[in-house]
Amino acid sequence: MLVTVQDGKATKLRGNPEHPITRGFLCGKVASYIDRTYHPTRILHPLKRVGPKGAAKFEKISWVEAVQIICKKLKEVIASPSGPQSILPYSYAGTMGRLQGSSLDRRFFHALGASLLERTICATAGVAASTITLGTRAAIDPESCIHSKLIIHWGSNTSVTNSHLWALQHQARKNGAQVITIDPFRSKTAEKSDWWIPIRPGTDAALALGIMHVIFREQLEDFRYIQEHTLGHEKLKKRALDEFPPSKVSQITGVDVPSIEKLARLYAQTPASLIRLNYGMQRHGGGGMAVRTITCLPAITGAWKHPGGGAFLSTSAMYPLKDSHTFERKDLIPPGTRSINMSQLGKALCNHQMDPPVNAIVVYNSNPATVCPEQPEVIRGLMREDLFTVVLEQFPTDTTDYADIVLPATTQLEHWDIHTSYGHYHVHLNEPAIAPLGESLPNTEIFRRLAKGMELDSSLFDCTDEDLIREALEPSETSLMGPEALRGINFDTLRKHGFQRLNIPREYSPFALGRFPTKSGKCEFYSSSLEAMGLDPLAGFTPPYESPESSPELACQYPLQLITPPDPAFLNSSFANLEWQKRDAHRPTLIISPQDAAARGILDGMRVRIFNKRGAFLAHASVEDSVRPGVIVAQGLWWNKDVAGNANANATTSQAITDIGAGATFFDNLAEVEVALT
Ligand SMILES: Nc1nc2c(c(=O)[nH]1)N[C@H]1C(S)=C(S)[C@@H](COP(=O)(O)OP(=O)(O)OC[C@H]3O[C@@H](n4cnc5c(=O)[nH]c(N)nc54)[C@H](O)[C@@H]3O)O[C@H]1N2
Ligand SMILES: Nc1nc2c(c(=O)[nH]1)N[C@H]1C(S)=C(S)[C@@H](COP(=O)(O)OP(=O)(O)OC[C@H]3O[C@@H](n4cnc5c(=O)[nH]c(N)nc54)[C@H](O)[C@@H]3O)O[C@H]1N2
Ligand SMILES: [Mo]
Repeated sequence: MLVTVQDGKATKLRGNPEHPITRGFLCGKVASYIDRTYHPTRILHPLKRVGPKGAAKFEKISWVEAVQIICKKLKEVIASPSGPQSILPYSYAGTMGRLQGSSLDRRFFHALGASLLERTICATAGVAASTITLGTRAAIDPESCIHSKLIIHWGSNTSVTNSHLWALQHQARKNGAQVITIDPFRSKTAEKSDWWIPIRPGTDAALALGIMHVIFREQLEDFRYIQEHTLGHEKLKKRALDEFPPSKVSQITGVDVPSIEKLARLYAQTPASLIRLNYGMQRHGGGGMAVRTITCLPAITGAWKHPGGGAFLSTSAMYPLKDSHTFERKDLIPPGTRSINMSQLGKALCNHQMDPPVNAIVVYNSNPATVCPEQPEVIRGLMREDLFTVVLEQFPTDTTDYADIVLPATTQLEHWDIHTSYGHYHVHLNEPAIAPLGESLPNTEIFRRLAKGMELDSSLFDCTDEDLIREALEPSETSLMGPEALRGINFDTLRKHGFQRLNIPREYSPFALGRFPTKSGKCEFYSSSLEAMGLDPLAGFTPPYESPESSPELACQYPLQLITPPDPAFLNSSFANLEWQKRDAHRPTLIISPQDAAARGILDGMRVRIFNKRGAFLAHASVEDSVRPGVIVAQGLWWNKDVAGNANANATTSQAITDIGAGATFFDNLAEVEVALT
């Protein structure tokens, strides 16, 4: 982003036209980031709660007082029988910058001996499963996707959630690539594809095994690649041939047999075929296994060998920045410190068996009251009188409403940071364009002040943000590419250029010659590490936890599978408070098929109540054939306080976690719908 500043005020913002991925294009949300920064509701001063929890009644206090109150309370908690582990840090994707996202904050909590947070709410099912199978995250150079001849968007709404990749793929299409989308919902991406395959939610691994069945049956596999670069192929072949014939796969997935066969042949016979596998399939009970089984496919056909071929989950493992162990000072973590899964925050706050209980929570870069599964339990937890809650925020979110102390945080225009990416190979420097508004401070500075108040070892925090950037850029052995990838990239060169591409050969395809960074050096269809964990060692299919087939009793009461992906106008819950973005998103909407609507007397536009045993929320029905019967879709994480009923779709989602990677299962969710009384 390039920002024009006049008299200390940001006046204009645009994308950098020299950036090879964005080419200067910014999405609507980010294009109006200046208005977001100067928005009249920005939190600009430290606040102390003066009303009951949840009532959002605060008074302004000074930074000195805020730090005093917080440190006094944290010291009390640490001195109590519950000890330091009853403090829980809670952070995620508000900023993904290395400094404001995971630097001094981590040092602070590690030095206190606080509980660790397992950051599972987004990507761990796929990361863990892909790492088991390939040794790292499935990746290619996204810029080489212009050479793809077949692009499969598998559980990925790419045109909405990754518009820059979509633009690159447009070039591939111009060169003749076919585009397929596998999704229970005709998303914007599915709409723009050549072929939409409306699969039943949570059954993707079965489809992948059906594809393998056809490939093995018709001998369409790449024998040499399999021989040289894979492990356990005979076992996988046997499983696919014996257990996943297209007729059975069709029953599981709802995809008809001719489509399965056609897809398999097309996939196997197009050398440069790319699977963009993303998060849709991961947010189910079997989400880990789905990613694992799908990432076996390009090794079966040898797609990795061809520019533009392979599978693409994330490039985030490519960056050899200073390893997190030393940068975040993980050596300070007291041995035996417990971890709490962030996708089970409700349980962590409400479960009386927690030993020690969570008595203090410090939230930053996250809005758990809006984004966490099983919201009613999360809110019950945040309402606890005996829970001390600190929230670092830019805006008065649903979460700040429950805070004892709110601390004002800067935005990207006001602080330093350094950004890697999960969608390309560049490093970016984020220079502050303007001074912090009001009394707001970067997270780094807030943790410096808190560390001083807690009398922690000052050598951990005595560094400027610029020092931290220099430190973060010290190359390490931690990435697939090794330290060489950072050659020629440092603070000064980044200041000059703004961004730089890692030293990775153009159109780099990591597995063209095999060389998988697994223990065996092969793509592991069969994994002894899974076996050691007592899990199915072979790529397979884990059924959803909640579906008419896997939980028929539950489905009697709640027969519909509810999927709740992001709204194009919001970024998770960020931007969802801005008038112009709300206008774009229109109103909370439930997409329902004509059959399911008719069976419930629901007409287009009616207000409906969506509910299950966990909770309920309201939306307006949109009766469409864009979902399979049996599936309903509610896009977007509206702020609870902005919508009728004061709850969003997460009122119904589950705290169950995935088979591999302990990830959230937002889309594995049975519910029922009725016409709302109000
Ligand atoms: N505009 C916008 N862009 C975003 C975000 C945002 O909030 N707004 N969020 C960002 C973040 S943090 C993330 S993690 C990514 C997520 O981006 P994506 O990976 O694209 O994930 P989703 O949009 O959650 O889901 C993708 C599609 O998967 C489908 N799906 C659901 N269940 C299944 C299933 O069982 N099988 C299959 N095959 N498909 C299924 C959904 O209907 C949806 O259309 O987007 C990022 N980009
Ligand atoms: N039902 C359902 N739930 C979901 C999802 C879904 O698809 N469906 N998606 C899930 C996914 S993929 C993700 S990644 C999570 C995301 O969940 P979160 O990580 O909570 O992300 P956001 O909702 O964007 O909230 C981030 C907050 O951080 C604040 N923030 C931004 N920058 C800074 C900063 O520099 N300092 C501080 N202190 N605060 C800052 C923003 O103002 C914002 O309120 O949500 C998950 N929840
Ligand atoms: Mo995410």
